[in-house]
Amino acid sequence: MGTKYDKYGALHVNAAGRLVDRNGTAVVLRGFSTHGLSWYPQYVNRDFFAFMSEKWNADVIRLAMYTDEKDGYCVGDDANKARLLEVIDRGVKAATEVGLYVVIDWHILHDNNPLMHKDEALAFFDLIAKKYHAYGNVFYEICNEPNGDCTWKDIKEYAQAVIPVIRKHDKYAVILCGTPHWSQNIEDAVADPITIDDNLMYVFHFYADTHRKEFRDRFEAVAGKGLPLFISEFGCCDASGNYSNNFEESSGWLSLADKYDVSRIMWNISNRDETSASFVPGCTKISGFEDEDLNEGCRWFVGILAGDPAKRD
Ligand code: IDC
Repeated sequence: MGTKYDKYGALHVNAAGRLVDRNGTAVVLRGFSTHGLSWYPQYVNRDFFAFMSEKWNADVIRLAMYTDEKDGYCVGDDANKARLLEVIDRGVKAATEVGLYVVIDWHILHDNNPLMHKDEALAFFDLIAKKYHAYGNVFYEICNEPNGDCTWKDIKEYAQAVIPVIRKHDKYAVILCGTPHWSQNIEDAVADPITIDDNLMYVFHFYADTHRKEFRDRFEAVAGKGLPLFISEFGCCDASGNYSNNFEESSGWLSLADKYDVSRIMWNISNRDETSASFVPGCTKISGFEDEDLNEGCRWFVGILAGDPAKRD
């Protein structure tokens, strides 16, 4: 059976805010995000990506590249930058070979405002859009989670600088843009959308035990207005990526995402000792995972993908 990429090819955003293929069919992507590429590069390998596609029915892998945390792209030396670019290259090529969509994520976090490293971002997206413009399965996520005092005005200014740099090389890829307050204040984007590009989606993140019905109501109000939304990160646990999972709230979220055909990507592929990690801490495998290697959140999502008839629609 072919993958979603085999079936749908390059995707774009339609006038109703849905992610669609060339015939206008809505396509929902489901998959996983790596942890920081500097810290867990071993999971970026072709075997695992094939496994993820074939055994877990994932459609998409997100390559999370921290910018300002330890060994981030903007704080390490040139050798560190080169290593990160190599991991991304390995990831994009492996994803392409096995038919996964791939999100290249400029993972701001500690650097709360994307304007802080705007020049590095411009140089980075210039480089990678030039490299990957012909791939068709690549998404560019230009700022993971603006937070703190960063406003939508700041993000919009940043996006309006980065988008033309990407478009210079890549006319067709979907661009994902983070929103204020850890990619939750999507209302700000409704009020003042980015108009220089229409192949763009706004990012929303949830961590189900923290963000409950009140956030779902907000999400639904915005989705109902047709704002293109993409959940490039979610967890079943709390917003720290730790503590208990809440599968009831998580199910509520996935049903809502289903209702509006919103793609969703689970955080995170690693064996770090935290609830949101996919693998138990003692697991040193880098592919071929068995049930007992998985933490309960990952096992839950893999179970949903296995049982979901839409997964290979
Ligand atoms: C967390 C990681 C954790 C790491 C921390 C800081 O799970 O191991 O120590 O970042 O680098 C996000 C962020 C994501 C966070 C995650 C959980 O996008 O980078 O990862 N989270 O806190 N937003 C909400 C939750």
